[in-house]
Amino acid sequence: MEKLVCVFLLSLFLCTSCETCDGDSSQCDGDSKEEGCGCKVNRDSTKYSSNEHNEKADEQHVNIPSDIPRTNEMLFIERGTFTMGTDEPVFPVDGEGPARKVTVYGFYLDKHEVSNAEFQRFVAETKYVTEAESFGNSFCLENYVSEEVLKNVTQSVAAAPWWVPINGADWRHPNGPDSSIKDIMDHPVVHVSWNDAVKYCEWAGKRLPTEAEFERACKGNLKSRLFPWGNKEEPKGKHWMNIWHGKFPSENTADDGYHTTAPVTEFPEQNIFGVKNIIGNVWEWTQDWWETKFTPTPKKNPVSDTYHTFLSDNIPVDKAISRWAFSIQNTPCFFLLFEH
Ligand SMILES: [Ca+2]
Ligand SMILES: [Ca+2]
Repeated sequence: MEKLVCVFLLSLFLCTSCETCDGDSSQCDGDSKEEGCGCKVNRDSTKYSSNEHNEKADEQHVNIPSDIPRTNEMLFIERGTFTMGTDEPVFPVDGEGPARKVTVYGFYLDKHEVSNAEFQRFVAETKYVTEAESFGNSFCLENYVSEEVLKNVTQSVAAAPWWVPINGADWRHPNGPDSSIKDIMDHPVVHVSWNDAVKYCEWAGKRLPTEAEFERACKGNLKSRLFPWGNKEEPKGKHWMNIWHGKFPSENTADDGYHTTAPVTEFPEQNIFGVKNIIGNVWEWTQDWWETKFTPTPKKNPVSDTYHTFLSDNIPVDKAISRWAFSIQNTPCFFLLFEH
């Protein structure tokens, strides 16, 4: 009998219900968190809490506009075997190789990234406070932060000076304290840490997907293609994803119609499974932890267990194979922004 797991896609993450793990929910109780069931998502978790800031924000957004449809639809990703990683890695130290055969059992995945509206439903019900809100800041791309706010910025990341820490940046204020999600409730939620994503998944009765599950969903049933839909970035001259167009970070031509994020429903279904924006728009969190040592031995439902991984799924064309082998080491507190 095919194993079913309920996996869905957030703006950095996906999830599973313990009750669907081979019909045995016992392994999901207490501290007995086993891989494959998705139960390891509980580690290092934060707690639901409430504060004045959160309650005030809820008052502003608890009424989600009626013209914003639910986007929590799930798709079945059938069991499949594919080649994960590459024997020609661009960044060998990142563990992109070797190429190995991986089998992933069937599972359910969210069709869309998690929108601000869907995340708002979670927050309104649980009073959850994200880690960015708790810390009081998050990183933003300076291009989209107001001059007024930038005046107070004194730090940046040496290797990526365009990312600047902004006090008051969080999921409700994606470009700093004077920005809002009021008019982008159908866009993906951002400034969400791994722990935040896990809590959302728990609330939704799901779990984050493993990196292998994510890659399976990305590739569909195609082999050796640059994109989930084929080899052309823009089939018939049409945009199929939201990425940075122009020279990053100085020029953003927004050829696809979007300078930053796009609605989670935008652009065509990207492969045979019907997923939207699985590449492009925002990055996705996965359940796995960062790992760099792999063997060519075939694997079934692999889950790494070193550092959290999130996938940079916007890498176009010639790097696409690497993209599927490409992941970034990060702490659970790295906040998701938009892709570039
Ligand atoms: Ca764009
Ligand atoms: Ca995406």
